[in-house]
Amino acid sequence: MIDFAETENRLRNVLSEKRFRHTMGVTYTAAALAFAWGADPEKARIAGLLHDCAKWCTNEEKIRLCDSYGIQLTEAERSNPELSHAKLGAYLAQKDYGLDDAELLSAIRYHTTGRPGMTLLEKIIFIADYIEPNRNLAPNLSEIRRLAFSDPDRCICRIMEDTLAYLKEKNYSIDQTTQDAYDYYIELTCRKDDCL
Ligand code: DGI
Ligand code: FE
Ligand code: FE
Repeated sequence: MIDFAETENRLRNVLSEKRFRHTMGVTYTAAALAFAWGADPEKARIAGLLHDCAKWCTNEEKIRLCDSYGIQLTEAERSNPELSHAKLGAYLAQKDYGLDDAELLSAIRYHTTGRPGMTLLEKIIFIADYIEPNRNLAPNLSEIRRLAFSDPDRCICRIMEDTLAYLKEKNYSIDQTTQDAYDYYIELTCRKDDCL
């Protein structure tokens, strides 16, 4: 596993101050969620540390890097290049930071869109990214933060609902993986409620 302190220092030098503060918020929130759900806290905080490692460059540069590394991008990622930082981040976490654990790389890859049937670690990073204490703009945060520690699937469902509503309101294109994840978690949570 990589050296946490050394990686933290490297990221402090390349990310903006705000992005670095968010990154550290995700590391400790991910560790706390790992305590609550019986996941490996060391793995959770390392995935959290590197989840936004591709955020140092401009959108044009992200697309250029993805193309030069042969990273396949979807239509939605090309029309909204910010989205590509998840796939590019997983690539750079391995190539530049030496992270070699497939489970953690996948948590980085899917932290923005989510995906159907996420692993525990993927859920932890997806949720920690949304609820860490420096995030204050999203609606329903206190309910979502409570659900994060009591009912993770319902928590993901609420995040997905709010994210999709936001994207539709702004007329942003919706990535197929985001849509598939939304459909999956709505169905899953509904089934638990016996509402089908
Ligand atoms: O990188 P962060 O800002 O910490 O957070 P993130 O990686 O979760 O990215 C958040 C943004 O990604 C948020 O504004 C919603 C957006 N997003 C998620 N799914 C989609 C999407 N944007 C578009 N256009 N399409 C999607 O499917
Ligand atoms: Fe991100
Ligand atoms: Fe993030």
